[in-house]
Amino acid sequence: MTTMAGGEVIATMLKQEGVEKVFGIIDGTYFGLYSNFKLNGIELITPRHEATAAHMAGAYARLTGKLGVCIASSGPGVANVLAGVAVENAEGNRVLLITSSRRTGIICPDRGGAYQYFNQVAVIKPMAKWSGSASSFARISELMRRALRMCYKGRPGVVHLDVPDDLMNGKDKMNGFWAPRQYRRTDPIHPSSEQVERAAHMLVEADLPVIHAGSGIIHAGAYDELSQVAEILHAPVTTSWSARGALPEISQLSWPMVHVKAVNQVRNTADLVLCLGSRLGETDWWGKAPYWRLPSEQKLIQVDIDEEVLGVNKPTELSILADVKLFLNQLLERLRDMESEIPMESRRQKVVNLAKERDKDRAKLDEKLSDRSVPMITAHVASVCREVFEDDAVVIFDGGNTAVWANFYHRIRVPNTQLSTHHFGMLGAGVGQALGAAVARPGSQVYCIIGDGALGFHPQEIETAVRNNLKVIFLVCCDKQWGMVKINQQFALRPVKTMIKKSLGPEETINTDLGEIEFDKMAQAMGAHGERVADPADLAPAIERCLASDKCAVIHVDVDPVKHMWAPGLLQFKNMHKEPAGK
Ligand SMILES: Cc1ncc(C[n+]2csc(CCOP(=O)(O)OP(=O)(O)O)c2C)c(N)n1
Ligand SMILES: [Mg+2]
Repeated sequence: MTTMAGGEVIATMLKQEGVEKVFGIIDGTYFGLYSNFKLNGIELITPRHEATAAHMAGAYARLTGKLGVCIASSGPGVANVLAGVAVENAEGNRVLLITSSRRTGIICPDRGGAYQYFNQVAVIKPMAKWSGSASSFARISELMRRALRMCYKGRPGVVHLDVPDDLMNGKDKMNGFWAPRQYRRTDPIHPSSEQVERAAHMLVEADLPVIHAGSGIIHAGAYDELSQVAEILHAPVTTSWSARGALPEISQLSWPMVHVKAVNQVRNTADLVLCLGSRLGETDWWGKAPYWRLPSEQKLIQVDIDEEVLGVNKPTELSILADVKLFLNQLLERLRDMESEIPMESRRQKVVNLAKERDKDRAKLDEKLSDRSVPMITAHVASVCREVFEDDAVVIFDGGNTAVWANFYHRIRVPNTQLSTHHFGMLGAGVGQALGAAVARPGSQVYCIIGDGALGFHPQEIETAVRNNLKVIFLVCCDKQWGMVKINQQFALRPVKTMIKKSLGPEETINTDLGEIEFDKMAQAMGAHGERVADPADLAPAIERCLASDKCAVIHVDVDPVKHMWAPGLLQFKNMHKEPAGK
């Protein structure tokens, strides 16, 4: 029996879970927690906004496969972290949020006039996987165990534990700790051999199966298995937005989601879908026609670790509750025995035909790169980055049209090297994601392609990067406007004139224009390296100078504001917001 602060109980349990980094801003209300981090081998990394702490934890979790932990303090700190909770839960990143709250007794219910107080659990509960509060010292360890159990149950997301400041800082007797395997599942979920057998037969007998990979593949780290199963079946692979590159996009079997028409064609040709760790959500058009073949003509095998997800949007022929990596390994073993039964020649022919549309689209997109005018067309930004940065560099896309351009001109060569807020579209979250990526992958290059509107939400974090020696390179696409909204607004206000003139005058749109921030100078003011370029020929040398500076750097990239508005794929993006016509 030892005496310790409630915060020390939490710090000890985090250590037992292998936590090495925590993201958050200090406050007296949880001194008992963070003052015990160092003793437990945990580093506290402090940004300048609590939402950034959540994004750093989310990116760290996604890129390392470990638990991402962030903290926020009673009242204002927790209010600030809410944006991060919404995003990281939607993105499905495994994040544990620990917060302090006012002392027990003056809250729940509020006795009236309490300082720095709101009902944090009530607010976070509908935003997260689970949210709970410790009502006594004795229950802190029990509720931490519960929170950690929830972290590893089903689809990853945000789990929240709130601890009043008197319990966090006050000392009491603690009677030993349980090991993680004593309170949560530590082994992956195995599929049944009957289900693997049935799946193997269905996949061998199909005319052409398509594999649809979701972020479950990334969480399970099942890249090699995915690639081997795709090869042996000769099955094209499409992905959800967030699992982009799960199969490297240099593979002939990879159908990157930017080639929308070609992806639709694959999904309309296949008579069988093997869906791995994806909900088939809105960005996959809910698995519905006309983007996918009708369920009467296309069977679905769905594999997921979350029972809630099975058959949620598209009816399944076979639902398999399992870890996708284990499933793919067992499937592979069976497929190797059945290889000669796979109708390879007809599949090859089909894939060759389908690839024509994809490759034609790529070539058409690349035509834009011959535009060398100044200020540059935004297509160059991701394209030049792809050439200059290493294959395993981590890239983050943030900002409306900026993210669209970046998506269309980037090609993922190494799985799990690209982040964005694919589900939530939260401008500015990319700043924290980039910083979290630099913490997660200290040996890799990290760069962030971001809009001038988006960076305006969290510019102060450049100082965080400098202070923590996080060598992120930010490329800010400066069009001095909320570009994505402006193009949509122009179509809503004056469609014909927009089509003819390509851009309306400053008085013809509603609050779409922004003033200039000289981001290179702003970066320099915070101790980072700064560059400004407008000519596409100057971009690669500027990136090289940033790399040579060996510190956080910001490149202010002047882009042509009119061309920037006319980003590729906007019509499909708009259509995605409507319910598909088919079942
Ligand atoms: C936090 C937040 N506020 C508002 C929006 C709505 N929104 C979507 S795109 C966009 C414009 C983005 O401007 P910028 O970051 O400069 O990128 P650009 O489209 O100009 O490339 C806005 C305001 C959002 N997605 N996130
Ligand atoms: Mg902009």
